[in-house]
Amino acid sequence: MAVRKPKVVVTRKLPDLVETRMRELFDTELNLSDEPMSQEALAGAMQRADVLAPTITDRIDRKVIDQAGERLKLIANFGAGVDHIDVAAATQRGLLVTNTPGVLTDDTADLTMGLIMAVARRVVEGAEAVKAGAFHGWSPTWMLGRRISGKRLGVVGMGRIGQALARRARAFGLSIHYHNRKPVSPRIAEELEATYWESLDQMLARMDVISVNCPHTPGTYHLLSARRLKLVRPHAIIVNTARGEIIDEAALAAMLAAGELAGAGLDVYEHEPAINPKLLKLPNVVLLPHMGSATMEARVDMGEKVIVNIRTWMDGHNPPDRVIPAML
Ligand code: 8YV
Repeated sequence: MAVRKPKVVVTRKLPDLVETRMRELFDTELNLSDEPMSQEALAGAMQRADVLAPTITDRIDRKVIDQAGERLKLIANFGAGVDHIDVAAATQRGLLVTNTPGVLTDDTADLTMGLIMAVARRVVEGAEAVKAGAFHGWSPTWMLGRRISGKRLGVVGMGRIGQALARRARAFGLSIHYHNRKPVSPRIAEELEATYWESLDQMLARMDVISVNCPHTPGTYHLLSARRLKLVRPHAIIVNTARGEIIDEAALAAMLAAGELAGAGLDVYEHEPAINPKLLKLPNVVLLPHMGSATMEARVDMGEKVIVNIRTWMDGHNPPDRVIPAML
């Protein structure tokens, strides 16, 4: 049931603009230190709040959901992915879960394209060499990467971000292939001149660049397993801006170290923020700190979505970005 000025607990520091608006609209408790909450602190927040506004750094499992107070009604996630929330357990307890899709699509697709370029053209390696004083003048055989144009990109998961990446990649001269639960609409397939692969195995074995763009669900955990990674051709590169759990990180690191894959660009990790130490040592790997949607514009838009979801719920309506467990 909607309340007049609900108690909203925000678990991390958000942009000032978002926090100020939330203070104006709700009885909002902010986290000014930005320190991630322990499970105990999270359980406490869920006891005193009507609405919890968490982020990916909160593990909202069945245990904390079971300890939630009677007044908690809405989990308005600041982020698109909800794999850190047990949505089924929340729903069983009568809690609504919302997320912030759409507003981080372009930024995440931009960064994915950036990672493809960075790995293929050794951008980070080159920049580090300059800063280390290792640039002694042009050489015809130094820092040779691989051309992007004319290559095949295999997109694993052709949702909003996958499609936005495909549009960018087309402009760079890549041809688009994809694996998805179902094909995209004929209009989008035509626009992108995209080739659909029902079999992920078949697609992986044929691509030059592979990008992971699907959500992490029980069904996509280790989708790129050790067995599947072995199907990828040794000259190929893999990028992941979705979730680390989708790739078997240990198997990927071992293959990269053994030269069985040309390179990788990773923004997310299986045991985030921990990173497989093998990856840290490899020159053919570009590692970023989960910054796919890290633009001021995206963060403000994400905050706006959180606010709209809370307001709509307060008004007794179905929030626009409600996450339905069956859809996961
Ligand atoms: C967000 C993300 O910044 O939205 C997502 O799913 O992966 C990130 O880009 C993060 O989730 C914030 O909670």
